[in-house]
Amino acid sequence: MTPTISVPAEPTPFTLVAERTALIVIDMQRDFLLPGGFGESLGNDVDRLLAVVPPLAALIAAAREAGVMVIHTREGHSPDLSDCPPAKLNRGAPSQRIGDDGKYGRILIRGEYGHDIVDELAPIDGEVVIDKPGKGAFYATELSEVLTAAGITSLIVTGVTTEVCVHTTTREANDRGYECLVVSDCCGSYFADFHRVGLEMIAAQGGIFGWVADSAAVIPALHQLATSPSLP
Ligand code: TIU
Repeated sequence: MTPTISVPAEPTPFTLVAERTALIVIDMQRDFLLPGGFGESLGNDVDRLLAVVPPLAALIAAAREAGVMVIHTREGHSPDLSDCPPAKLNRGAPSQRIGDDGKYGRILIRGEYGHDIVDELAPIDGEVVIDKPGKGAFYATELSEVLTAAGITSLIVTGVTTEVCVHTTTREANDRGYECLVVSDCCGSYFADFHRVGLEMIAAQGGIFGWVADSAAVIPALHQLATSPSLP
């Protein structure tokens, strides 16, 4: 039998089932996190995103130790921008646009240095990396097929930004029947209020599209999973 652990969470405890749970790490990319990159060029304070790195590194390590599947995503586009709709490309008035040359290469273009994941959270061999053109990780990607093939029914959701790609992915996952636990200190937003309210929105109304817990609750649960014997 697969070990099952109850994690203290809002609005109710979340049941972690080993082998049915994946950790998804959304868009922890240099373009969003590093000083001088795309995120900062939009006028954002990247320190709020960088603060996510240490707790998320610890959570990823605990997931790996527990044998929980780790999936990374990257938001970005092909070099010819054929998968970037004008509505996205032309949005707002940033000093740099997707596809332009930035401090870390062409902004949000696959294969560029800035498009890749920060060194501290780099995927290890065997981990799935989903390249997504949208905010949600299910839109125009192979994520559904990957999760179905692995027998995953629950997601531990982390990454940036809370109210944009984390929210969109959690909403997409919830509509597809996945139970989603969003880890509060392992998500980040450029805006403190959006982060706080974004988390409140997930767990409100009885958990309208998910659960919320912090890494201090989730990491011990993963440690318990790592040491639980698999019963026959
Ligand atoms: N990954 C993600 O959230 N993409 C964004 O563009 N987020 C912003 O908050 N800009």
